[in-house]
Amino acid sequence: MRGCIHKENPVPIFLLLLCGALVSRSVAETGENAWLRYAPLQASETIDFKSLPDLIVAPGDSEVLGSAKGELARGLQGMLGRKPEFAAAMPSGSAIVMGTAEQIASLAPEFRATEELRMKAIQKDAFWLGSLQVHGSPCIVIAGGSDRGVLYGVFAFLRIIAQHRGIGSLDDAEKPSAPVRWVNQWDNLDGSIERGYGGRSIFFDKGAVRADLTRVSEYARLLASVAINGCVINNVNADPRILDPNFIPQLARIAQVFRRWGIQLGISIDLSTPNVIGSLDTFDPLDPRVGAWWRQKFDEIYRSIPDFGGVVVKADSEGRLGPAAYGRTPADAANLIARALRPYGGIVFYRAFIYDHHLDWRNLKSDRAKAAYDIFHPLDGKFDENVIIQIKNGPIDFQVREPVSPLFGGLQQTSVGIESQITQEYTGQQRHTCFLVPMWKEVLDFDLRVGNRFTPVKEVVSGARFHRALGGYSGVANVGLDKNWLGNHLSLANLYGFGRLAWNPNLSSRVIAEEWTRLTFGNDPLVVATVSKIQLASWNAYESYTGPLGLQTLTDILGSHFGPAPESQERNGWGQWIRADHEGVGMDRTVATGTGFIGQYFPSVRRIYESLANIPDDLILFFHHVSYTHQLHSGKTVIQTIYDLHYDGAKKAADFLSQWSSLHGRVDDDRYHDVLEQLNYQAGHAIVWRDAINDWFRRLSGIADAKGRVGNHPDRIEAESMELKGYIPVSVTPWEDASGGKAIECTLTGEPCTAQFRFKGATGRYEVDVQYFDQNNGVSKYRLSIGARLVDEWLADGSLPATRPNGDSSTRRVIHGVMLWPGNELRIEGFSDREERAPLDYVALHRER
Ligand code: GCW
Repeated sequence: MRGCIHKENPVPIFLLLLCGALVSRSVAETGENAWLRYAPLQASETIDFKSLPDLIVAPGDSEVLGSAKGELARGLQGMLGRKPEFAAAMPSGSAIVMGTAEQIASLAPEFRATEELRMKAIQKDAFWLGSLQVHGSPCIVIAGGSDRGVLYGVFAFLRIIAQHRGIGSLDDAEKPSAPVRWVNQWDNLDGSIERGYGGRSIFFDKGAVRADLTRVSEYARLLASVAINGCVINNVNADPRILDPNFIPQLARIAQVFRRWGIQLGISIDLSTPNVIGSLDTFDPLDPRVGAWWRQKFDEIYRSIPDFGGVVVKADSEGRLGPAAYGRTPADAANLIARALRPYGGIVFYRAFIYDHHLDWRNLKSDRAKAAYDIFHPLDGKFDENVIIQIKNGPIDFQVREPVSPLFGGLQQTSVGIESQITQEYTGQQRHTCFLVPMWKEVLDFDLRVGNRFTPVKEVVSGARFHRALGGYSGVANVGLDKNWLGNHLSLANLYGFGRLAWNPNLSSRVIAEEWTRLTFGNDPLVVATVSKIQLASWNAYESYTGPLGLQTLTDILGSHFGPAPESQERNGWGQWIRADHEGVGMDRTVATGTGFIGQYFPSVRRIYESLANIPDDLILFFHHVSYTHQLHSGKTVIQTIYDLHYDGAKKAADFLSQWSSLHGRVDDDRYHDVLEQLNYQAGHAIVWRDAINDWFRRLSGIADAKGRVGNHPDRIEAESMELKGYIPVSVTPWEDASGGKAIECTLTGEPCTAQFRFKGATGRYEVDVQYFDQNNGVSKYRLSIGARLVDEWLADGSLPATRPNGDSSTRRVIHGVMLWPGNELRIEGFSDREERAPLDYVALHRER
């Protein structure tokens, strides 16, 4: 069950009392408008916007300008209750004037002077927001360097109003940091989404483009509001049928919806397509027939979609075919496609995520982290101008923390883009809140020291540092049909933050978190402070209770990538090893004694990573193999830090829940309860993570926790030690995913199994935690009774990625305020359903004050 609130006592009593005194603003909110709600401002907030004119002068007339006008009217009406009117020419009084710089300049001489001053700064997607006197009347100007710039200016202006910031002396000129600001969707043509956690595809269903593209239009609007200008709609593990002649008109329908919002359509392609759906017996990039096939294919696409943006290529990676099949290089393949796109201005995003997943783990020199640089660095300068090498932020795979990929410094004559993961594949899959902007900031601000000069990654990807033609950002978004797009309201801050950083990587994490919170939940200072605080602490918390010190997300890398399963990293070909044994832990990637990966960085960075004296604690185990008793810069040993951080992280997750609870009555009830349920689940699952990882290291290292917590839970009653009827003990795999390595499962059908025990503690009020397993192959029912009194009952009806009891399915039911007397009998009845046999792990009792 995904988060469960006890029916008797869902929130602490004092909060219930407090919220009675607050005025609830309960308008049904589903999250579908995300940060573009345009909720009415409080009466006191509207005063500052009284002088805002009701007339909008908008001389231009294009699809994108149409969206901009509609949006401005929608925003002003929603937030301020205005009903603006539109005109094409200047009136004698005040107005909001919107249009491209040229359109505005032709309206009045005052604008011409301003245009000369201001518009020089304005290029394509840029905008200027200003206030001016025209014929003696105050006017607001929203000027763009292009139609798209006007649209972005409108969204920026509406953001100002929504956040209740003054518009008295507006003067805001902004331009994007990079020309390419795209999202990628990993949608399959059957409507599923690889690593998607927000429902099914908004684009595809049953092998075709959906008939109803309403959600696509809404998504495009959201993307445009943060100045995203391209979207790749299908999985990088591409289905060749996307290029079928009968698919192209379907793609054109999506492009048409995107176009109104200034978004270019892109697709992922499979390089073997000429062979698979074409009639060729080869897909060798150097075979002229293959070149001709691609040229003809893109001619066909551009006839239907004249503004088609380009393609993403995943090749020679994780089983995908590619140029290696013919002994050709990524440059051969990328240029082949680039040349077919070039006449139309299309771009090839060639992914650097290429590695051998059959690596020999016995060889201490093998290192997956080295692959991208080894393959692409020798090809620098060999790629055509319309190729962008799309590089994941780290050298492995979207882990909770990795060092920056050295390839950002290794390509100086080739355009590069950064690929970030908005969908939280390795960071809690939206069942956990994990605000990734602080992580992305660290990456973008990282100084690569190319030529021993200041070289932050953000300047490399913007194209500024090496004066490249192209560059930018690709974020794997994977929104779905769920009302709130990502399955967790708080996770939308990642989509928002990705767009804001692509526009301006110098914005701080705090500014982005606060801005997003104001737009999403309103301007109540307590709400803004509390939500931002949760968001800003969440990445660090997640890292602490999963894989700190550079261990990365110690999840099941062979399965779901969700719950804890540290052993799965080791002894297989995937190369995500942490090389933990009885003595120590960590991958030696030094030049001196290890894999040599550190040698791919420039000398000043190398010096930091190569030596134990300089290596930051939070990456030490990514780069070095050390003993468990190695002392960190913090003064603590590695093993004690692992234990302590897991406890700190789980504690933080629990704090998020109580912090959020303090907002009851201050945000709408719908989203309040959704988030409460999500954070409640997260707090419980953080404990599963904490215990699994700590128990695993405790057994491996043989070193006890100095604070005596690990493996020692006096407040727990293991299910297998209770008095059982119909239930039998089972071993859980991996063992560390269940307390004591064991669970119980019900063997009966049609009648409940019972597990009971007698309470032996002191009389008092208790929190009762029932740890059970919620699989996705059944909906078990549980009932907790004390003597004859039914205290709680619930269904295990969540959608966790598990078909058996393990760290993916382990879930906590928290019941507050239960009065217990010595001798009370606590009884759990489990009703199994299909394959899910009402599994239970333990019950924990905590005294409540
Ligand atoms: O992280 C891995 C994912 C795959 C993904 C791959 C990639 C689309 O587990 O699901 O495939 O990366 O980025 O290509």
